[in-house]
Amino acid sequence: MPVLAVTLAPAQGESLHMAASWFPFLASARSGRELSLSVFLAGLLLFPAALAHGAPDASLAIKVDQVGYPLNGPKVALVTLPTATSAPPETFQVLRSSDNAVVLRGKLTPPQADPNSGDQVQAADFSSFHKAGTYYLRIPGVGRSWNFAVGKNVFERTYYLAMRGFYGQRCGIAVDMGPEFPGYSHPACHQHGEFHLSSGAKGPRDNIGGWHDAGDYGRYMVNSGISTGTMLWAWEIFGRKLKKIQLNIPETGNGTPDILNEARWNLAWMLKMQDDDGGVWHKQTSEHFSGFVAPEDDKLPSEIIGTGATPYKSTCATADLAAVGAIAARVFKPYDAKFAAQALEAARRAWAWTEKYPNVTFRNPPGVSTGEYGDANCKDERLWAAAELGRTTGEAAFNDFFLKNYAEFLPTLDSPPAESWSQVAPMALWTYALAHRKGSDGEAVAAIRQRTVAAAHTVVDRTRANPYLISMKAKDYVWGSNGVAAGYGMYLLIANVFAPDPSFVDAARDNLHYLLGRNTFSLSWVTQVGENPFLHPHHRPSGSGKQPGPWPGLLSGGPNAGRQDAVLAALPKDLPPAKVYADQLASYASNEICINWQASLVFLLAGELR
Ligand code: G3I
Ligand code: 9MR
Ligand code: ZN
Repeated sequence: MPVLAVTLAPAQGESLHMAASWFPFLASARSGRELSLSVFLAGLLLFPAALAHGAPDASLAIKVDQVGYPLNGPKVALVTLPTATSAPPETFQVLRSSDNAVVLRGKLTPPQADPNSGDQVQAADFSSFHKAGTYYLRIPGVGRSWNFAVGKNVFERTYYLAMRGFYGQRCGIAVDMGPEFPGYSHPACHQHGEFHLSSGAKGPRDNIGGWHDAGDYGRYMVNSGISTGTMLWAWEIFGRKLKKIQLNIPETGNGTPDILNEARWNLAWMLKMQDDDGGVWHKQTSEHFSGFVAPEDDKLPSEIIGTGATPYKSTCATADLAAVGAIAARVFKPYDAKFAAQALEAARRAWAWTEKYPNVTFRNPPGVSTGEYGDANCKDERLWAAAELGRTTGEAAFNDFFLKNYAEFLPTLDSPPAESWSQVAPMALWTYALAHRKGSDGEAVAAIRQRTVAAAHTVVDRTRANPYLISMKAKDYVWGSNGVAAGYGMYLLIANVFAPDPSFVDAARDNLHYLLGRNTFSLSWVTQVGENPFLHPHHRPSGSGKQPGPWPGLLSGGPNAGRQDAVLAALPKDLPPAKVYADQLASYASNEICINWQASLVFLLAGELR
């Protein structure tokens, strides 16, 4: 059984080590002790390999953000009882990792039942502690926690790694994660493409570039739209702090901020998906998913896939290009006016196409079984396009379209996070309210702001009342639920732009803490981040057997009560929604990585930069 050590590059001035077992295609493995504690690791009983963490022998009952806590913000760790009738511990200590000195003692809150996970949860609040360093918790009768940092800019490296995660998804170019992650590289992939029968065209069309969508090698316009849009928004909202962060990508040092360089890699591919008539093909994928091979070994033809009938392109894809092209036109203008103009021109042509074809929807044509990203209603995509084009150009036609159509989408703001790959109405509404345009309608702007801020207060209250301190409701544990958690964070950070309120920022960060280890599994859902990260993403490059472990910086989809894969379907029937997760390669419905939830993670982390 291969067991190998993966060294993480220094985080917050310390060196973290983890030992990772690696069994492509097979179940996860942890130490025997953790085994008994983790029902979610189904199938693992087959491979109870001994596994020594270089990290401490931490108790999974104690849940911390394995990255850390900002110096001056709230600092809360959680602990769960083995059974509802166990005697609850009463006290906790915070210890300095370097010399095990106790730096703080505190009292735990009484246990609180969490219906979404079935856990009894107690909180250890050490917010009064303000000294930078590396620490862990000890809870008498339970054990110790993973190490975590307390620091000023504690999430900067995680932001860097999450953005580098996008770089690792680059298609059509050789990728090398560099000396920080030796061995994580691949030669240029997917160098050839062609029109599929369903596209209305014939012959070769390479369209080299873009990001692989997820664990598969497809490139899908609709998901590219929300992901690239979210990344560009992170720049627009947090650019001042992002500007200085170099990502060590091939373009670094070219005078353009690296987050924009990375976004442009995908934008360039998106632009290539536009037909001469302005319409945009829905996706470029093989006809069926490839096996678990490295990118360069996937030799299935990469096909431009259309709707199979006139006009062949889809409205959601086309409107998404219009929206993202319009954002690109604004943000690239100071750095590359020519590219900005090209993006705007593409956006205008795309918009014009959607006026002609306002709702051509997409379903997989015969013989095609890759991701569908089928969306029955492209009206929200069109609203987003109009709003972004209006914000960029100030032209009355876009403003008029927006004002005629926005009101019916206002209620989407009442149920955060609302936004998803199929529902971009919140992006449309928010961009209108963020625009500060002279011709903007004051009533519309006020309604959007008020509803967002009101809903954000409700989310804050729910987050504070939730034993895990997260915004998630039972129904939020869907495919990509970690993206829902990040989406709540994004919602709160947008509300914070409209009406600055520290409680919005804290609650956004609470959802980030959940993703980074303060959850029922005591698992960091970002690969190679923290001392106990998940290990077996449904991710072909990671599962190809060519790399020593999972590619770094990638967010798992997370618990999914929909159970749309065989691994989840085999879990105990009565598992509460938050527990329906398996750190197994085969669990594409709970453990795939994907650019849309990765983008929401980047947005959240960008909001944390100091
Ligand atoms: O449409 C119903 C809706 O009516 C209902 O209320 C809701 C309840 O959960 O379910 C909705 O359908 C869900 C749909 O997403 C829309 O959200 C389906 O159950 C669910 O199976 C579907 O999941 C999508 C999945 O592909 C399967 O199509 C995920 O959102 C989407 O993120 C995922 O994307 C895949 C790509 O296809 C391929 N590449 C990887 C990527 C990530 O896994
Ligand atoms: O790998 C695929 C993943 O990207 C998709 O999200 C998922 C749902 O469409 O499908 C995965 O592919 C699986 C396919 O649907 C069924 N056979 C097994 C494939 C994964 O090994
Ligand atoms: Zn590729």
